[in-house]
Amino acid sequence: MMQGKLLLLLFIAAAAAAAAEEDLLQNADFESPPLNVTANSTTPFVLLTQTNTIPGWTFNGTVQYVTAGPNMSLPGNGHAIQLGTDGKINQTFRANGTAMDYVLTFSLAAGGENCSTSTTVNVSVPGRSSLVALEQRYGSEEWESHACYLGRWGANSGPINLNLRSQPSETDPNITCGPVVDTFILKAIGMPVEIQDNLLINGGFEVGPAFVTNSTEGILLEEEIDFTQSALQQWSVMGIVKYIDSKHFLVPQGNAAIEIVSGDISGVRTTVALKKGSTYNLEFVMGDTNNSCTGNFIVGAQGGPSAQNFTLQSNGMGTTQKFSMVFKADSNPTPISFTSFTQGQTKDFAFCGPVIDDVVLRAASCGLKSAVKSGVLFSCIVFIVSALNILG
Ligand SMILES: [Ca+2]
Repeated sequence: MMQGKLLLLLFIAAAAAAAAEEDLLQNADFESPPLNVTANSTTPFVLLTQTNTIPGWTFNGTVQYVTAGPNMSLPGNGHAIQLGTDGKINQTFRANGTAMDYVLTFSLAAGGENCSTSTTVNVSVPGRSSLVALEQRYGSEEWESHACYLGRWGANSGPINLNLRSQPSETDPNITCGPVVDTFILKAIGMPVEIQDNLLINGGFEVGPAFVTNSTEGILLEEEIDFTQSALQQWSVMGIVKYIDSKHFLVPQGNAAIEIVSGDISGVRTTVALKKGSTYNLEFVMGDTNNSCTGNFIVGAQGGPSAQNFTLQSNGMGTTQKFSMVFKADSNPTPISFTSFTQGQTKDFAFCGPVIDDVVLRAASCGLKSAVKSGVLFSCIVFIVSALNILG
């Protein structure tokens, strides 16, 4: 009991040390209005000219100041910036202290109902740029939260220029078209921390982008094949994955988990240094977010050379189930992944999928005492029986 409490305390301390939300960006929600524009304007879109400056930001091209109203929904019903086809905004910030990974969360909405352009933003910093697209399929709000990895910087890195511009897929003469951006949150994330009793780093998905306080719909993460440059620490993203918080969703463990929302072979993947020829037990929890998502979920779990499908019939009422598999490592590093092949739908017709959380990887020890202690006895028996079946 004492050991459990100590582990929990160590975990909380490690999680706190690993991440910090810093106020490095000025006027990150555009609530300080541009010079010569009144914040309580009843005009939803005000085209900014050379007579206007946005506190904290510089801008070029067609940029409008947006005020929420009956036809424009924004986080907190406040103000935002719309990037026209040639519009861009930028802000320079400086990192503090030791080198950390910086992850940006922001809100994205469509500029108007009759726009033919797709709503895509190009987010760039020196050496890296990401395209972030409005999906409008994975929630019922008009605006969405998105996150992307920016880079690794410390106090000695010098100023960093964050640039956002509209990425039109076709030219639209309507200047009220183009992405609307709001509520930027920059989160600094420290070095990956190993939690005792789990060979995987961030197996509980607790280290990821900052949540927008008044967002009820989680954060969408785009494809990122390099797990060292992912918004979700240590996990690469295939397809589209939603990062969900325990405040608004049923999360099996801790404060956060992932929901694999796009069914077209999407999920998460990591690698871990394991001993070739040794046997390991991979445990995880699969469930639904308790938001009326119904579907027949099939998740493929991969541990090294072994792959196994796990199914969960979701009625959208918050089912969670623990699964495990045993595998023998045949390479170092060894891949670990979770891939969803199906999609569900909520009562609001939003696409949704299985929740994955609490992924734990341990060396499978078949000694009775340690097996009971670490909870792998059942897996060992399953492994021995499977091995006997193969041999037989
Ligand atoms: Ca978790």
